[in-house]
Amino acid sequence: MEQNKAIEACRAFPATRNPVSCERYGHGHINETYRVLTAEGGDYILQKVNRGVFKSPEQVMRNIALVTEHVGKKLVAKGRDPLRGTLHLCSAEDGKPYYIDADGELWRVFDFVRDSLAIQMPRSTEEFASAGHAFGEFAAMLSDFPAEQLYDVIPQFHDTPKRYRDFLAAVERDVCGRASEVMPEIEFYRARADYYHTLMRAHERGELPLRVTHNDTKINNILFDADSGAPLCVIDLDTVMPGFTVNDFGDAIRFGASTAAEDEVDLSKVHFSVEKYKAYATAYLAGAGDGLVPAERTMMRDGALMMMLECGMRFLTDYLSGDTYFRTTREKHNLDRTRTQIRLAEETEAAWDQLQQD
Ligand code: ADP
Ligand code: GN1
Ligand code: MG
Repeated sequence: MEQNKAIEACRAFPATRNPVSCERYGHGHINETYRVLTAEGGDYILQKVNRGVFKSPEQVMRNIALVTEHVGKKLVAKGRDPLRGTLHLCSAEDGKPYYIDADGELWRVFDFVRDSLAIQMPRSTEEFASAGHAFGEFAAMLSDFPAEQLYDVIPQFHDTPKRYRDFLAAVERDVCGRASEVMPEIEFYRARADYYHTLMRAHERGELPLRVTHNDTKINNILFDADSGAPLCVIDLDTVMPGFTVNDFGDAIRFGASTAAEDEVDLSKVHFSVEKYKAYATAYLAGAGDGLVPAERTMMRDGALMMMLECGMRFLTDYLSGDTYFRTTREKHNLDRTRTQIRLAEETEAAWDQLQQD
């Protein structure tokens, strides 16, 4: 059924009109991704954009078209191959970079970046640091992008005080009757209520600027060269919007400076690695160049802690609300994710003084 819809969508794009295979691909929590091989020997990524999450998918597509064009030009200026350094959208029959099916679902096709692979967990500190360099460079390439041209596709995406209010509302509603079983986790987030304003207040004081940020800087949103292992391309551009650089830094840390997967059940395996944090921070700053203001350096550790707290409370909000947002494959999946984020946040708080950046 799902598969039939995907094949029908393939046929709406000249590039993928003759698919010989169309299989589910990747580990994303939001969109539906397929890898498509064609009779002509083409290799593509087909995605159905999640309409529950992205209320105006056409706006998402406009943002991606603008950002990939901008990054493509920067890559050419640096003498790098834009075909491997950024995403390329394929046009549908009608010339638009997407197709809307009879159910109103939006589908898009990207060239599969050749000889690339995504990794789910950094295999070494060096590999993680190389991702930091790539995300830093990505930020630098977007530093002169006119932010007002971008739609705010998910308003208040990393507004942590708002995420906290949503979380409290989900606790209050308790639609699945799950709150009583997660009281320690709920208390953990309540105990930190005063902290969630930290970045927004620094912004209001004029210390932390809004910039064009990626907003989903997990390591599996970078493609690496299959042969050399070097980072090639930043992908998953759905949430490129104005935001804080420290949150992009922090989201990468929350995912990649953990010693275990985001949904690890055995918490004894989950630790925050100060070594990985520092290596990533150094490489990120090198990639970003000299355009950052002081608070974007001194508040990097706040970005890390904030993303652990925010993401954990988003997972718990979804658990309490019946698992409607993040893709889950087992009953307590979102709760397991919450618990890893709590563990990381606790260890980050304990290591706080070692994370100071001047
Ligand atoms: P999600 O928003 O669901 O995380 P992504 O856009 O990150 O979706 O895509 C999911 C996975 O598909 C990626 O982690 C990567 O493995 C693969 N992928 C996406 N786009 C490409 C591409 N253009 N070339 C090669 N692989 C890709
Ligand atoms: C979602 O699709 P994916 O897995 O890259 C989410 C991020 C979360 C992440 C947690 C649009 O990203 O914000 O940090 O899951 N994306 C959206 O793994 O909500
Ligand atoms: Mg992704």
